[in-house]
Amino acid sequence: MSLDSYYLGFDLSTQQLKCLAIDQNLKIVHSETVEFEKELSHYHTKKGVYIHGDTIECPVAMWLEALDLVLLKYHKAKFPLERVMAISGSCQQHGSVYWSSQAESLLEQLNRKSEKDLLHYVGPAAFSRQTAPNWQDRSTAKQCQEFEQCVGGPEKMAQLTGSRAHFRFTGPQILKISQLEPETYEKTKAISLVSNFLTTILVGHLVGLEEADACGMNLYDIRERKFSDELLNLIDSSSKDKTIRQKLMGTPMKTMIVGTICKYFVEKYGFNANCKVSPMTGDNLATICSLPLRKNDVLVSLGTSTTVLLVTDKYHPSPNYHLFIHPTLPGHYMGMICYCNGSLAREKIREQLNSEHAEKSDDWALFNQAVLDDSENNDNELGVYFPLGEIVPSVKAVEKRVIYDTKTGRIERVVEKFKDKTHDAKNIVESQALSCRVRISPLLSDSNTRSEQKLNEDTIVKFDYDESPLREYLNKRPERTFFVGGASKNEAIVKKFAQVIGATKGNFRLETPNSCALGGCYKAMWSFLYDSDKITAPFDKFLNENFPWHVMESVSDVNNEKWDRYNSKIVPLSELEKTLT
Ligand code: XUL
Repeated sequence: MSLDSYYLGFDLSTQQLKCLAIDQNLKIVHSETVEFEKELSHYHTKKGVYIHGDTIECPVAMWLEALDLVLLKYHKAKFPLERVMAISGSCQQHGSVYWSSQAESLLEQLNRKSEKDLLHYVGPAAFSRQTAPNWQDRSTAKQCQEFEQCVGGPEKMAQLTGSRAHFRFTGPQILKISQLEPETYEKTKAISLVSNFLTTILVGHLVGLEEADACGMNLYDIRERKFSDELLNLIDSSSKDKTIRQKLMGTPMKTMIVGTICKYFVEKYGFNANCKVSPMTGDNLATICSLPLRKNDVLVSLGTSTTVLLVTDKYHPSPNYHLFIHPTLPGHYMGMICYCNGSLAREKIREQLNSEHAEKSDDWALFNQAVLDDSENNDNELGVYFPLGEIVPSVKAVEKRVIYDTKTGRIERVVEKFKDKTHDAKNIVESQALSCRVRISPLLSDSNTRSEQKLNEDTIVKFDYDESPLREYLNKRPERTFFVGGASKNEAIVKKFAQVIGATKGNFRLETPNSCALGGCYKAMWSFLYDSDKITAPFDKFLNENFPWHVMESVSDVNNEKWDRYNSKIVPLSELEKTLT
C-alpha cells in the first residue's frame, strides 16, 4: 500500500470548481473539475453567473452541489482521500454569502449525518439570500461614493483598506444590500466571503473571514489589522445585538489551521477524520502562493490584460492598485496592479505593422523583430497605446506619440506617427513594461545598483498619486520576475519586459494552468507541516526549497546595461502621462 501523503487545493472560481491533489513531493497527482454551466445546467447560469444589467450574481446552492460532485469524482477515481493530510483552496474574491439564523443548526448536521447530500442539509433555509454578488458586478457606484466620502476620498480609502472603493468590493456590496433589501439584511445572521463559505462547509460550522481575503472588502484597516469602525458604522450603526461586526463574525482569522474536516466528508467520501483544513483564501492570493515568490519578487501575467502581483514588506498603497495582507508570510503584503490594455493593444499594432508589409495579420515575426531591433534608435520616442480606457494611469482610451529631449526628458512635440510602424512595436512593449516598472518601484527595497547615466536625479516625477524625485526610481529593482499567461510564450515581448523591469536575480517563465488550486495545495501542505511542528521554515523558504524548479524556464539574463537605458525614459513617461485625461 502506498504511504504517500496528499494535500488538496480547491479552486472555486466563477465558471468552475476544481480540486487538485499533490503528494508530499509537491507533484500534482490528481485533478477533477465541475463546470457550472455544463454540469450544473439546471441553475441556468451563463458562465457561472446571472446577469441583470449591472447586477451579477452566483447561486450559492450551485457551489454546494459542485462540491459534492467534485468529491464524488475523486471517490469514483478511487483516489485515497484517507491519505489527505490537509486541505485549503482559492475562491473568487469579493463575493458575499448571507447566512440565516438557522445556518448554525443546519451546518451542525454535517457533524453527524452523511446519508443525503450537502444541499439536503445546508439548503435554502441556511441562507437569507440565495445568491452571492459576483466580482463582475458593477451596481454599487452610489455605495462606493458613500464609502469614499466617509473616509475623505480615494487616497484615504486606499491608505486605510489597501484599495480605493471598487464596485466589486464586499463593503459597498453589503451596503447596497442593506439599503435595497433591508429585510434580507435584517434576517442575515452572518456574512462570509466565498473563501470562508467553503471553509465553513468543510469544517461543518461557521468560521470567520480569512484575513488576506478580508482585504478585498474596503472594510479592513490593514495597518491596524482590524475592521474600520467608521466604515462598519456606515453600513449599520443600529441595533446592538445584530451589528455588522457580529454578522462578519468578529476579527478575521490569522490562523494556519482552522479545524478538521467534518464527519459528512469522512463518512461519505472516506476522508481521514484528522484531515486538517487551512482557511481558503482569494484567488489572486492563492496565485502568489503557487510560486516560490519572496519579498521583491514579481509575477507578471501577460494575458488579455496585464496583471502584476508582487510580494512586499512596504505598505505603500495607491488608489490605482491594491494591497492585501499576504496569506502565508507574516509582515508582508501582496501588491496587485491590473492594467486593461495588454495583449489586445499589442495585437492592434502588430496588425497595422503586418498590413503595411502585406503579411498575415496574426503573425508575430515582424513585430518581434522590431521589438528587439537595437539598430533602430527610438531613444527620443515614447508612446502610450490604450485602445481601452486604462486603470493605471486612470485615463480614457487614447493613443499618443511624443518626441522628447533626451537631455532633460521634457516633451518637445506630439507626433502623429513615428519614422516607421516598427517603432510602434518597440515603443508599445517598452512603455507597457516601463509603466509596470515605475508602479512597482515604491513597493521594492533598494537594490544597490547605480545608474551610469547622467540624469538629473532631483527632477520630480509623478505617477498617479505619487510624486517624488527621479532618484527614488533609479535604485529599485525586483530580485526575480516570473512571467505567466498567453504572451509569456512570446520571446521578444518577455525579453523586453525583462530588460525594462530589470530583475537582479533572474527572469523565469512557466505555464500555470492550475495556479489557484495549486496555491491552495501548497498553503495546505505548509500550514499542516508548520502547525504540527514538522517544519520550521517560513512559507517562502519552504516553497523555494521544495519547488519543482524543472517546470520553470529561465528566460532572459540579467542585463544591467539594457536596464539602465530605460532610466532615461522615466521622466518623459511621467511628463506624457500628465497630459492624459
Ligand atoms: C480581483 C478580482 C478577480 C476575482 C476573480 O480583485 O476581482 O480577480 O477574484 O475571481
